[in-house]
Formats: sequence, C-alpha cells, structure tokens
Amino acid sequence: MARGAFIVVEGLDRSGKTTQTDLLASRLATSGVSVERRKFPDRTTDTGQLIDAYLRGTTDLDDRAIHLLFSANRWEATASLESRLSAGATVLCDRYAFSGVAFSAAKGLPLAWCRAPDVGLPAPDLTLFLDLAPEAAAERGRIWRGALASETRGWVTIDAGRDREAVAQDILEHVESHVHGIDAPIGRLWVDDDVSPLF
Ligand code: DGP
Repeated sequence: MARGAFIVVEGLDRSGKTTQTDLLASRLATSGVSVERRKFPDRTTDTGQLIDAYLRGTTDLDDRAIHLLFSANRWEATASLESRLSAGATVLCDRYAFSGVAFSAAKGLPLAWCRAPDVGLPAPDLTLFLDLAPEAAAERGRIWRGALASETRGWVTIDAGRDREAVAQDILEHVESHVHGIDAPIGRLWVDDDVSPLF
C-alpha cells in the first residue's frame, strides 16, 4: 500500500502558515483525503514545555541549548509521524527543521552546526515556503532562500504576499499530485545531499 505524503509548510513569522495549513487541511479532508495536522514546536511534550518557557521569556537558555531542544522536539515525534505516514495519512506540518536552521543561523551559529542535529529526520516530500518580500534583505530571508531552498528536495516557494484565496489555490495546486499516495520510502533529511564537509 502506498504511504501518505509528508508536506511541510514553512515561512517567516506572520506569513500565514497556520491559516494556510488549516485551509489546506480542511479542503483536502473535504475531498476525501485522510489528513493529519502537525505543528513544531509541539509545546505539549516535556521538551515542548521547556521551549514554551523560553519563547514566553520565563527561561533564558543558551542559543545552542535551545537549538538542540527544538531538534529533540522533532526527533521525539518521528516514530508517530512515520507510523501515520505508513498508515496512509497525508501529514501537513506547520514548521519543521528549516525553521530550526533559519532561526539559529540568523543568530550567527554556523549553518552546518545548525543542520547537524536534524540530519536523518524524516524528509518532507514537499516543502512549501511562504515567502514575504519585506524579509528579502534580512539575514533570515537570505538563509531561507539561499542555503535551505537550494539544499532541499521538493522545495517550492509560494508568494505569500497575495490575498488569502490566491495563496490557498497556489498551494492546493502544488499539493494535489502528492495526496494520492507515494510509493517511495520515506526519505531522510539532508542525508543524501552533500550539504557540508561535516557529513
Ligand atoms: P510558532 O509556534 O510557529 O509561532 O513558533 C514560535 C516561535 O519559535 C517563532 O518565533 C519561531 C520560533 N521557532 C520555531 N521553530 C524553531 C526552531 O526549530 N528553532 C528556533 N530557534 N526557533 C524556532
């Protein structure tokens, strides 16, 4: 039996990720696709609660320590993610390892170091990057569009500056070919790519 597709929606803060992921999930469900939503960070787990305290400013953590916690938060979800994909569900995920790399690299941590803890995670079949022009000159925008886009298979950039319905339609068109099952095994993130001399 074909497995479900792993589809990630990434982008800058306030690019409409959550709204668009919700819209996509409800439209796919209406057309009979078995769809499941995920979101990282998942604040419900033990690592998620540490991350939540950091994001709310109640705990101060070293940049590297919080980076590794975000990564651990994704690793601990891996078994259940893979089992849902194997059961045929299409998984729509709001943020993933690309957020981890972009946020920490923008703080000045080396790109290869940022990527290392996420190497080998389940690789998305499709990553939709919701792009906002005002971030074009910012460091984080450059990381998204440069290193991450060029090193990631199945990366599609969506112009998120348009009205909600135009963005939703664009996303739906990119997703449609993925939701009828995938025969290939689940890929491993950044494992096959010659992404850095570290690996
Ligand atoms: P959200 O729950 O999607 O609003 O994300 C909360 C904040 O955390 C947001 O500013 C983006 C940031 N963030 C999300 N994932 C990561 C990650 O993996 N690493 C870092 N450093 N920041 C992240």
